[in-house]
Amino acid sequence: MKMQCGQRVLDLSEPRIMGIVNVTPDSFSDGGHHHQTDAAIAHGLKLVEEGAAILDIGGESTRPGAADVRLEEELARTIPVIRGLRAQLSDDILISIDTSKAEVMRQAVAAGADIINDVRALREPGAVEAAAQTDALICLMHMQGQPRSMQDDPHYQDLFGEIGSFLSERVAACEAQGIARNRLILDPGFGFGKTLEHNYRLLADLAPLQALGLPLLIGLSRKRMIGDLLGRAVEERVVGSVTASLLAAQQGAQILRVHDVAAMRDALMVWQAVRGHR
Ligand code: YH5
Repeated sequence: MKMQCGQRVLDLSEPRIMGIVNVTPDSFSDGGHHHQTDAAIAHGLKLVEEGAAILDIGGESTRPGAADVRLEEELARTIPVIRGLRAQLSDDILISIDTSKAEVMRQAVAAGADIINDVRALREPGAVEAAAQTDALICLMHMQGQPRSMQDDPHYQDLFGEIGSFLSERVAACEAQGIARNRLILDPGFGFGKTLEHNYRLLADLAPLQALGLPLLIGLSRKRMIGDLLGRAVEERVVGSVTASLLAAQQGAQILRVHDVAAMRDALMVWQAVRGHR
């Protein structure tokens, strides 16, 4: 229920909101790194005000079809934001780095990150070793294929079985490098090499993933599984996203990765009030 990471603790006795802070040109585009850094820090602080317990800082776009980002560029985007946020945040707010690169993991943790959130589940060269040398928590996510091509006709013989065995194999790879199980968080990877049908089958039943015995992180916010279902553009997906995340929370998902923190918090509070009367 409580996860220890260095001097900080993540209490998962209630669902926690992870607020998304993108530091990519498509999010804060006008004029240079300085402006981008300041805008990202300000956005992160706003999300904490709104109820985020964790901020997820990402400098690489992993949207379907996105191009790779070079190491130097990813470091320049993320590290100053982590340093700036850590200087201003209290110890009960955690910082997560959304990266697959070993060097970004190392520098992010040195700058104050508490969680390594890797959509490639530490499969890039040196990533498991880099993560093992920190005391950060680690989120291992399932993805079929690579971001560039993962949405070209994804197929599964056994959706739950394949995701479960992938995640179990990655847990074993972590343990083999000396990473304790109690540092690990799992994520089925909504939208990462999955059709609309796959995504909704997963959301309908998180129990097989809970059975792996580790906390679950769920990222549904503004994704195509919401947009395609509703026929809505990215900025019109708040209600659909919050509803989907709440359904995950109700099934026991501990961390909800969202863009719209204030709306998510309202939904969680209504659910918690109802739950308190049962
Ligand atoms: C995730 O699920 N997702 S980045 C496309 C969109 C909207 C949102 C408009 N990092 C996850 O959020 N980390 C990302 O269409 C993640 N779990 C974890 N652990 C993709 C994203 C997005 C993509």
